[in-house]
Amino acid sequence: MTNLLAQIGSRVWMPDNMSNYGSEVDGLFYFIYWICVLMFVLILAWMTLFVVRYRKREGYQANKPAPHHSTVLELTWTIIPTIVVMIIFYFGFRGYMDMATPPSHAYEIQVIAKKWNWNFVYPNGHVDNNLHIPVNTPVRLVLQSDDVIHSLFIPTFRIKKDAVPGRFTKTWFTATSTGEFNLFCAEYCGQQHSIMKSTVVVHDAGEFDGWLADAANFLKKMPPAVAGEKIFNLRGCAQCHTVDGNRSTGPSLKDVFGKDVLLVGGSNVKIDEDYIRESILEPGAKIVNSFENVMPTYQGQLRDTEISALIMYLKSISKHYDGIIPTEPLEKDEQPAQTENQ
Ligand code: HEC
Ligand SMILES: [Cu+2]
Repeated sequence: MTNLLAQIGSRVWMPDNMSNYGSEVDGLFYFIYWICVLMFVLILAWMTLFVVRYRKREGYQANKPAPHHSTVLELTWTIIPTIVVMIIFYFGFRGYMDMATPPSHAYEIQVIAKKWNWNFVYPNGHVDNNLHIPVNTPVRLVLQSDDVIHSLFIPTFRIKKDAVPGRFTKTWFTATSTGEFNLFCAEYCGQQHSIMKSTVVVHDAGEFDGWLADAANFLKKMPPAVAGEKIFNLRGCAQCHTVDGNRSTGPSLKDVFGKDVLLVGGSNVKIDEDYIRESILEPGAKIVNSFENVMPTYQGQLRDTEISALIMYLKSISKHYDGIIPTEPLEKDEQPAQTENQ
C-alpha cells in the first residue's frame, strides 16, 4: 500500500531510489504525505461546507443553549490520530535504528568536510573528492568536519548526515545500482556553500578494487606536474583558486611562482617552494593582501610528495619559472618492476 503511494508520488517529488533505504523511507514519507493531502482536502471541504451551510441568515434563531460536548466525537478524534501517529513512530523508529546500526562487515570510508569541499579517505590512504563505492556492498561513512557544520546529502540514496566539528558522526547504506549520482552539502556553510557538491560513483563490485589501486597510485604513474594538477582538483584547491588569472575566494595561482606578492601589513615576499609549502600547511602565517584568512590548513592531510607535486604544478603554470619540470614520477614502486622491464 505505502509502496503504491510511493510510486505514485515519486514521479513528482523524489529521484529514483538507488539504495537499500528507498522503499522504507519513501513509503513512510508518502504515508505522511498522503495523510496530509487527505487532511488538507477534508478540512477545506468541511470548512467550505460549514461556511455556506451555517452562514448568518435573516430571521434564523440558533438553538440555545448550543450543544458543546460529544464524548463519541472526542474519543474518535483522539483515538484515530493516536493510532496514525503510533504507526508513523513505529516505522520512523525502525528506519532510524536501521540507519544507525551498520552491518559489521561494512566497507568503511572516512569523510572530511571542509569549506567547500568533500574529502573521502579510503582504507589504503587514498583521498578523493568524489565518493567511489562498490555496488551491493554495505558502506559505512564516518564523518568529521574541519571547520563548520556541513551535511552530507545523497538524494538518490535517501541519506543525509551532518558533519560536525569536534565529533564523529556515522551513517551507512548499500547502493543497489551502478552509476553516477549527486552528492550535496545540505547545511548552509558560508559563501560557497552552493558549490560544495560532488559525485557518487558506484562501481561494479569487481571493478572497484582496480579503480582504488589505480587511483591511489597516480603519484607513481604520472609526471609530478600532472599529478600536482590532479591533487589540486581532487583536494579542493580549485574550489578557491583559479588557474586562469581571475580572482576568486583566494588569489589565482597562475603565474605566481617566482613572483613577489604583497602581504597584509605591507611586506613583500617572493613566492618560492617554502612559501607555497607554508601557505598549504600554515595558511594563516602570511596573508595575501586584500584576501581573507579563510584557507584551511592541510597539515597532516597532504604528504610531502603531494606538496612537492603541487609545487611542481604551480611551477608549470608560471611564466616566472624557467627551470626544469621533471617528467619522472615522484614516487617509485617498492617492488622491483619485473614485468615492465621485459
Ligand atoms: C577555502 C578556500 C581555499 C582553499 C580550499 C585553498 N585555498 Fe589557498 N588560499 C585561499 C585564500 C583566501 C588565500 C589568500 C589568503 C592567505 O594567504 O591565506 C590563499 C592563499 C594561497 C597561496 C598563496 C598565494 C599567493 O598568491 O601568495 C597558495 C600558494 C595557496 N593558497 C595554495 C593552495 C593550495 C595548494 C590549496 C589546496 C591544497 C589551497 N590553496 C586551498 C583560499 C583557499
Ligand atoms: Cu558545507
